[in-house]
Amino acid sequence: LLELRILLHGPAGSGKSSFINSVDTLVDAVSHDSFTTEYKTNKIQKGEPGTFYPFVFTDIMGLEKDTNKGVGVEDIKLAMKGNIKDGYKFKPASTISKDDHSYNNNPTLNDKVHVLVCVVPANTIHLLSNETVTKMRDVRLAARDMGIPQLAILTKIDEACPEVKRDLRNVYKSKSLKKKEFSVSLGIPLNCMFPVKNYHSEITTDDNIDTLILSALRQMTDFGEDFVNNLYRPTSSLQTGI
Ligand SMILES: Nc1nc2c(ncn2[C@@H]2O[C@H](COP(=O)(O)OP(=O)(O)OP(=O)(O)O)[C@@H](O)[C@H]2O)c(=O)[nH]1
Ligand SMILES: [Mg+2]
Repeated sequence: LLELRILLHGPAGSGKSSFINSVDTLVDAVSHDSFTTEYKTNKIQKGEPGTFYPFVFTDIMGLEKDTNKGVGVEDIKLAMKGNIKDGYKFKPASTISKDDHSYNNNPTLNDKVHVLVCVVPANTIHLLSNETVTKMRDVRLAARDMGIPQLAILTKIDEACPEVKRDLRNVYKSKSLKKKEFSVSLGIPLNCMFPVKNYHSEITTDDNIDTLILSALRQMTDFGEDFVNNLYRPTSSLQTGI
């Protein structure tokens, strides 16, 4: 296995790409990419050029309310199984075809997703349509059936609560960030939900932003390691695959 693959999914505009950029910002400079349309693997560069962290983020198109808009749930399932190659341009009205040159017929463990992250905006979570929530649920259940560990990040906490906007350290006291309610509607346990503020307009890095991002990231890599280690347990038939 070369690296852990972390797939981010969630409603359009929820902050998936920004989270990836934020992790990059902790280490490097800014890049901007809004409204994702392609399947893209993002490596995070370490200090020296050509050296990377042992995890990658897969960024995909957002989910939308309408059936023929945004990424399709079937495409996300195929992405989790490693069937989609980098650069695939999502077609909201149809699932990737097996004949597509971006269809990976023989995914390796490296192509498969090891951690699924559901990205939801804390400020507008109550406005999500039933249709979008249903799509998120389908993805969650598919990941569960595949044994892929999951967590959620709650983005835009600054926009959800003025006290948090003033001082990010108020995040755990905030009454408007009712994590418990979110947990129920997303079907993700409370201890697997991480509030974050992404870097978006900041010019310099900020320790409080970094702390939240790093604790979410730590959970992602821990979950990913557990998942991969379990595949290689002596009792597993996959043990010779490494
Ligand atoms: N205030 C605030 N704005 C944010 C935060 N995260 C993202 N944004 C803004 O929200 C908008 C959408 O963010 P993206 O990262 O493009 O969202 P996405 O989930 O990748 O969207 P799609 O690719 O279209 O599905 C951008 O204008 C970001 O600057 C946050 O934590 N706080
Ligand atoms: Mg995006």
